[in-house]
Amino acid sequence: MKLYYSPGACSLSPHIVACEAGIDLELVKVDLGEHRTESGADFTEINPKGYVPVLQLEGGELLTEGPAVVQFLAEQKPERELAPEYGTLAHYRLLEWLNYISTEVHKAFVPLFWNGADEEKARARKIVGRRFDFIEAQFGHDYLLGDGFSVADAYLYTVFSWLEKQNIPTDRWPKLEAFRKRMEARPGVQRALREEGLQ
Ligand SMILES: N[C@@H](CCC(=O)N[C@@H](CS)C(=O)NCC(=O)O)C(=O)O
Repeated sequence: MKLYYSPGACSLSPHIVACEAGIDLELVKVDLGEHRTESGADFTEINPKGYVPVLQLEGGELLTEGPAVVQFLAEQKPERELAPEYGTLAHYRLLEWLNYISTEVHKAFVPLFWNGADEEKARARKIVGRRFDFIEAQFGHDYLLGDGFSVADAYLYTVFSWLEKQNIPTDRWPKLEAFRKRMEARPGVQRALREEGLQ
């Protein structure tokens, strides 16, 4: 399988999941400013949505949307237990977190990524802060769903790492800072970071 990614972007989440699952991916770097792959191909012809992540399956089909991609990858290696079993309450907790991270945290960062007005950016920083306050308050174990790693942790780790890039101090969230260190001690996370040139 092939993963279209941009270093440190939300595509890092499925990349981490693949490494944790022991799935070897062919990686294709995308320049998101130019919407071109490293070989110069027009990325919008590959994904008309124009964004990463895109997972290309062995048969050539394309799967997009991070939360769907991470669950698909987890299901390729059920023995790794990267996602709770379908139909259990834990499964719906996973969906609850993936949806929260996607729609409330990830998207709250968007004004910070583009050249928006200062006022808009200040508002985004406040909203992002409140979203992480909620996660910090809920965080009672080593990982989001409990004591074991799940695909939601890969996504949380990715969006948490964006704070530093935006010069937003993270000491307000000590449990999440400890979580980041716990994640960075995992060989799967280290491999993904190395492969994206982030280490
Ligand atoms: N809904 C999509 C959002 C993906 C997304 O926002 N990707 C960003 C990187 S984190 C991107 O590629 N942006 C480039 C663009 O929109 O042109 C998902 O969850 O996968």
